[in-house]
Amino acid sequence: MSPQISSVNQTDSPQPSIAIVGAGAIGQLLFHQLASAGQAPLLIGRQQASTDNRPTLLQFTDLKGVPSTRTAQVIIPNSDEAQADLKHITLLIVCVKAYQVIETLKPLLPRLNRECQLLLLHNGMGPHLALAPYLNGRTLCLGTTSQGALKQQRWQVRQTGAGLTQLELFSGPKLTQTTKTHLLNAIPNSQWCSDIIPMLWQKLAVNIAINPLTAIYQCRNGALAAPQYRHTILGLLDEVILVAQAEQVPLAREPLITRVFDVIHLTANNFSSMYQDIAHRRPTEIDAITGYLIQRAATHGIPTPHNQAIYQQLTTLEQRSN
Ligand code: KPL
Repeated sequence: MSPQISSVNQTDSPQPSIAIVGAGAIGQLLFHQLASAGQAPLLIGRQQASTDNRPTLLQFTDLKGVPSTRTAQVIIPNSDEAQADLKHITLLIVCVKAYQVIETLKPLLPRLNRECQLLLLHNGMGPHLALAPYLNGRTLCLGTTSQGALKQQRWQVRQTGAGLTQLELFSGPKLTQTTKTHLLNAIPNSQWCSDIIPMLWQKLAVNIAINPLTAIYQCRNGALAAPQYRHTILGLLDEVILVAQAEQVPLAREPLITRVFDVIHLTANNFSSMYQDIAHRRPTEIDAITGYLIQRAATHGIPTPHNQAIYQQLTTLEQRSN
């Protein structure tokens, strides 16, 4: 079945009440896109942030360089005032880093309505499996986006690239048509897919090939087009293809290599998220990216020497920078 492109008509059913947890670059980009489409998404803030629980001014610069501002209600999840807002949410978009998904959702889930549906949007794979025991029958959707955004200050984000956003139901009851419609109409170039897992593997392959290398060699994505990196990139990708195949996800080699080098060219000026995490002395998503591949490979008895070497180098760098 071919994916459904974002041109669905609005329906008459009540508007979904959407909230976003994880107000990083992508979380704030989605906030602006949903708000421009007529939604009033809530932002769920961190416990310790002193600016939370009151209207906050968010600044945004779009791809044409046009600036705009919007006010968001940022709520602290376990404050008394937040209770009614949290119970009202029908769709929670989770934009935290992969390693924060469980620690963010475990305390939050009991405060949400039983019918509240979840959508995970992060780099890497793995948290959706770890989350299963906490869902209590709730809907879980998975997504991947190649939209680019840069957080310039706490509440200031600039969109740096257009891109495809792919979404699909993973488990639990289907999303209502109205919720789907609102998401697809708000996020440019978004699709409802019939099988998200191969899409997540393709994005995983892109992140495996680009993110750790840019962090290790301290370079922009575009530098990886140089011939000296080709052998390593192909070695990493060949291992991804073998493991994906063992997971019943066929990835065709040539299109995958083309996709990775297309991303390198299209995002040539960007510093990858892992480069930025290392530069800002933050934990990286290496465990949900290269680490996930190595872990899945181990269950199939597949050797992954290229990815093991990169994992080792990156984790050593991470420990040194923290
Ligand atoms: O997803 C990315 C990231 O930086 O995490 C890429 C696609 C590599 C773009 O920078």
